[in-house]
Amino acid sequence: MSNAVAAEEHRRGLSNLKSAKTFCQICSAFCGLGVVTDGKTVIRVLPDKENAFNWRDYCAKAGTAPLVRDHPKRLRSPMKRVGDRYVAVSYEQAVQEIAAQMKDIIARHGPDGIGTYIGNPGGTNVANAMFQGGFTAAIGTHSVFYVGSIDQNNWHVVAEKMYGSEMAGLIPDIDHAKCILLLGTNPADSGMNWMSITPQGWERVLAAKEKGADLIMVDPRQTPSTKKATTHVTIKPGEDWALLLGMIKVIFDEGWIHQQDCAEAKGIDAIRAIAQSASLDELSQRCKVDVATIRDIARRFATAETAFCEARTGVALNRNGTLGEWLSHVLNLITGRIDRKGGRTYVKGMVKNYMQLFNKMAPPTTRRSRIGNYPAVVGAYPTAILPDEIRTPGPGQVRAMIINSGNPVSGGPDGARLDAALGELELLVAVDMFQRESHRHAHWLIPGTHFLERDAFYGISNLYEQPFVQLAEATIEPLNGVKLEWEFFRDLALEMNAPFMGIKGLNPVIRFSKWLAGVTGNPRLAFGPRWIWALLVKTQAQGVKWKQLVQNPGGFFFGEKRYGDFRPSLQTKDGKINAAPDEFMAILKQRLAEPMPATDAQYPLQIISRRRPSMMNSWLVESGKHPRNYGEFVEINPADAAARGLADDQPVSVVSRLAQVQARVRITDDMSPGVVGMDQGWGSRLFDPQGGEAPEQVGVMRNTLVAADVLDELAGAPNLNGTAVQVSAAG
Ligand SMILES: Nc1nc2c(c(=O)[nH]1)N[C@H]1C(S)=C(S)[C@@H](COP(=O)(O)OP(=O)(O)OC[C@H]3O[C@@H](n4cnc5c(=O)[nH]c(N)nc54)[C@H](O)[C@@H]3O)O[C@H]1N2
Ligand SMILES: Nc1nc2c(c(=O)[nH]1)N[C@H]1C(S)=C(S)[C@@H](COP(=O)(O)OP(=O)(O)OC[C@H]3O[C@@H](n4cnc5c(=O)[nH]c(N)nc54)[C@H](O)[C@@H]3O)O[C@H]1N2
Ligand code: SF4
Ligand SMILES: [Mo]
Repeated sequence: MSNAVAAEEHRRGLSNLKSAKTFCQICSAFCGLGVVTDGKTVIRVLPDKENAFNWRDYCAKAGTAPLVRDHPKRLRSPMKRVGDRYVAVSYEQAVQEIAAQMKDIIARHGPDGIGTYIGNPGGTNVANAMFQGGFTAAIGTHSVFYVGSIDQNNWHVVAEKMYGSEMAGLIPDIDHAKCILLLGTNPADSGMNWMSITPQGWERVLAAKEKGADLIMVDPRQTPSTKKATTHVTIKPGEDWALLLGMIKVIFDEGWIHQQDCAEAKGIDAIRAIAQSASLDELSQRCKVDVATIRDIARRFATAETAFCEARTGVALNRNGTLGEWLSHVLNLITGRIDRKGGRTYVKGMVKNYMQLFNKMAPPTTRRSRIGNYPAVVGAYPTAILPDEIRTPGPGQVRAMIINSGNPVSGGPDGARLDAALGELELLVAVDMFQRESHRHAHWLIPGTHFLERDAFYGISNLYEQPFVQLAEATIEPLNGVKLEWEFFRDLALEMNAPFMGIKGLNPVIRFSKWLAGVTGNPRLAFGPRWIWALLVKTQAQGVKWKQLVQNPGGFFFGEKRYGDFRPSLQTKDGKINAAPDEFMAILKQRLAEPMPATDAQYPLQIISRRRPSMMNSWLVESGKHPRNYGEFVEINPADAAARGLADDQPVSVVSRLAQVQARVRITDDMSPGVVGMDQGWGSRLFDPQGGEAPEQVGVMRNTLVAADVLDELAGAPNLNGTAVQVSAAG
């Protein structure tokens, strides 16, 4: 039954089915959805073809929503650990006891004794992230960690240093590009939504190519995406910076630069000088891309009428992630691709100047971590140092953690070490729909909500390709009446008498609003995210009215796509783009001075990873709908397999200097010599604290191979791609 039919039948009293609009929040393609429910369970979800921004990316992951929402292992109430099992307790009891324990820890260790980690779903569940932030501000802790330090800090660091705001987003203008250079991305499986939201991005890239655009993809392996490229350039994992610097060098040497944009930016001379002094041969040896190819793609990129370059997580997830991201921006800048048609454009979004507003709300800090002296990025420290922050005594030692919609034991480096450290905490609170690997030692399990169960707003950001806003309402009640994550953080701050959001005088207002909501039976009267969204729209929005949002739950465009808004919005002190931030130049000089890479005799292969369409990092494994064997094999080139005497499907050990995992071999030409691959996100156990069934495990947790001690100095990201390993027959 279609949505329209369900709605009509419901209206005429013919069926108990209701339909409503929302948008999918599994990944940031934010596909519009129509949801049919009977009020208790989700009957089906469908793409909302009336959603003006996006529905065409709709995929199998959204189709799991009915299953996941009602999954038997989903947490249905707060649970407290008693001995080696969990018992269900009331929400009020959980809040009271956790608050009391936290106050005690703060009395002994100070506010930094309480740490928080928020994972990838916090990026789409903005109410959750915002209220967790309100809680950390309330108690005044700086022990804040988040998934971005694994996958996207390089992007924020580059945005801040070059453009003056950690949220300066430049969106690819796919349809008008004549040359598209993509590094470290497999959009055929993952979509094109990393730090920019371009609906149907990959289909549009292919359409542009069909019309004659040049598509260059840089990836150490073949993927479904690289197979569609005009040119696939294989690269040594972790060394994109060398390729990009080589291209920049060629462009300066040949004089293919955009004079005006170079004249207007700061630091061009420094970039030119370092590029010109670098040896193209050496750069070529570092990245294992031959000189002729570097010259060829530099020429194609620089001389194309329009072009953009985008580096994504393949470039980010290693110690050179910031260098790679930075040089991809420099390449765009010197060839005149920033904020121009067919390049990387800037979308102002709903507020007048989002970069400025963001800087006001979350001013960049100069704080550095106690362990390792890493900078805080977007207010958070690298997840990789969390085990040491837990284990190292002294002021600031983390004694309690809240892990909110995340699974860092699976997603981050050296999961075994993090797991052990989490087991030493006085207090571990997991806020999640399910109990997974990272929540194994939790003292408390606080149920999280499914995205269908909550209101959602995604209009603040300037990361949408076109000015679009949508305020969606919950399409179904939370399962078993569980509270929304933001309510938990609000109530915890109230219970601890800590000023929510760090605003003195707010708590009494919140208490009064809750009382009022109770006596009137109108939950909207209680202080919640809608208050803040409404305030934001009413005080900051241009061209969007709150009423309009409420009346159009399917969302709407409020402006045209434009060019030329970026430079006037820059937040650097001198209002110019800074092409050569000092911190980046210093690291680049260090890298150029390092000895040429030699193959590690003991661990001669480098391991990278791959996503699969049916999974979202480590979640959705619970849907059970995955092709057989995903997450269980290691892909290897025929020559590397032959040299080790390995046959297809043979059990093998994959060994790094840190750990080893067992897998089965899949021999394939997709892999380049010297590079092996394993799927990411698998192997994390799914527990059943309510039903008591044995934990389920599908596939291998490949990140246990990755040490947490080699990090990007600027962004704190670990070497999740590129770790040195050996593969040998098991046993
Ligand atoms: N189905 C599905 N979709 C997803 C997700 C999911 O888990 N499942 N996750 C979502 C999330 S959170 C994100 S951040 C995005 C990520 O989306 P993408 O950034 O597109 O990430 P991947 O699909 O992992 O593709 C990364 C590519 O980089 C290559 N690579 C590895 N190392 C290097 C290197 O050193 N240099 C270069 N040039 N390439 C390298 C890998 O071989 C791989 O093909 O996807 C989102 N979409
Ligand atoms: N080797 C390698 N490692 C990688 C990557 C890679 O490409 N290669 N990719 C990295 C990337 S890009 C990312 S983003 C990280 C992901 O790392 P994390 O974000 O730490 O982990 P996820 O696996 O996404 O786990 C998300 C958790 O949130 C829960 N959840 C989902 N929705 C909600 C909700 O609405 N509310 C609540 N309360 N809980 C919810 C899920 O049940 C799940 O337990 O992994 C990184 N790790
Ligand atoms: S998971 Fe699929 S349906 Fe959901 S937003 Fe992403 S692409 Fe769209
Ligand atoms: Mo991610």
